[in-house]
Amino acid sequence: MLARTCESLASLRVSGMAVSLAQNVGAGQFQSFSDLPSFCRVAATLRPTSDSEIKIEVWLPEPSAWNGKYEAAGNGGWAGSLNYHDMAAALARGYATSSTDTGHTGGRASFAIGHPERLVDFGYRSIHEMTLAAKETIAAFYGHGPKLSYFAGCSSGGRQALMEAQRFPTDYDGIIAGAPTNNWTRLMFGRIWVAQATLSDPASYIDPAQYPMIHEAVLAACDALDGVKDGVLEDPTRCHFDPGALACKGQASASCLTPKQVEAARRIYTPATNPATKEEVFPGMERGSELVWRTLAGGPRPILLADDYFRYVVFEDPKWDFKTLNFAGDVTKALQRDGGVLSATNPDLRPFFAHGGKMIQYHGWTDQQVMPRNSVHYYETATATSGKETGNSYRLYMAPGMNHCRGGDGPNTFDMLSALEQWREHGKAPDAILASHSTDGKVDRTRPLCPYPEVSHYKGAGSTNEAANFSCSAP
Ligand SMILES: [Ca+2]
Repeated sequence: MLARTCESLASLRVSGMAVSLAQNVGAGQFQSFSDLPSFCRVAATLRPTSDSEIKIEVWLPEPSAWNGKYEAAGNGGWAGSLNYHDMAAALARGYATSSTDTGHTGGRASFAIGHPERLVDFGYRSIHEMTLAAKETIAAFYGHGPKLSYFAGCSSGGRQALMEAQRFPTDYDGIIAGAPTNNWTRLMFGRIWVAQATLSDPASYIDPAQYPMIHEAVLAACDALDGVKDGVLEDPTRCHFDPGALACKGQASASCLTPKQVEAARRIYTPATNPATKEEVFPGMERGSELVWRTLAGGPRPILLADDYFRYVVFEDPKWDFKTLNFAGDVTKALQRDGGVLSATNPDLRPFFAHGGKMIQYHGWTDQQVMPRNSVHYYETATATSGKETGNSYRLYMAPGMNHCRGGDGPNTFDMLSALEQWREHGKAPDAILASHSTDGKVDRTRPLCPYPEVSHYKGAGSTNEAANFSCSAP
């Protein structure tokens, strides 16, 4: 195939793809991304169904700057816009890259009412169709397609990542799945469970000003369990702190918890549970996450992502009241409504492994949006189902003290793409991955992130802020 100019891609005709823009962008000329090199920008619309309206962009480095590979960027929340931020990062590393709005505009779920095909586009079809179109665009521009294709995303992007591995195992050669919302429907129940704990009854409300008090009590009880008093729980599953320890003795005040607040805090840590069968619907939040409880427990309403899901997708009633959600029949109804369109929980990754695919998943232990134990559950079921090849193809990194996708008191900055490149391109499987924590732009702690189920252990000498003084081993 002959390479083509950027502008000539305007006439590119590949299945279902209508190009609306193909133009060279000069170095530093795209929006506020002043560090970007020059590239060819292609925008297009894909219509795999008559109701579909999937916007995509494909960014192509200058031929001399291209590393020969493709990296797609995932979305957050309900998507509805392109992820220029992650596209820019991919382009800066020499990748051809793409992103999609997943088939609707704006970050609300109201698009889904009366548009079942658009829900499918959001659920899984848009990423797959974007991937096919991007590969064709790359081939047209350079004269040959990418030698390797990667996908990276966090949150909804993590769900998209696992969805691709499960449904379209040959789309990508390497996948990075961060804090995935892959167990979508059950996660939404978990989020409403927390909202009901503190928001159903004003007397149960925990003032965000009280979060630090609860957090300090958790640290006093559990910080040293991992051998290092550093304000971070290496493995929060070992911590069994009971909020009853903070119960007011006598007069209620902001520095203690009333009986109803104690119950609310206990419920936040407890898995969402079917009251009839006692079956777990979704894991609870972890001890150590208290400083960021506001997202799910701070009110006045539940997190919009979950509120929208039940209003516009499950019950199709914009006036739906989160206090009415039950954790028995409504779970069955919602899972049927989902039908695997939104949830990506198939544990059989053998087709992806057989394709040569490598996958790195990560999740912060103080995630305030997606309960982190869900990642552990998926990893364990996938390992049990996919057999011994799993260890050669799929690794999970739990990040102590990291919030949702980023931030937190633990080391939360790391380079998973380099680890994936080493693994897929050089056969060097990742072991410990270096992570750092910064305050005001200055690195003040480094630590290894360990492949689950290993955790990092202090060797007993030297600074506890230096990764070199820790090693990964069995818990
Ligand atoms: Ca600790």
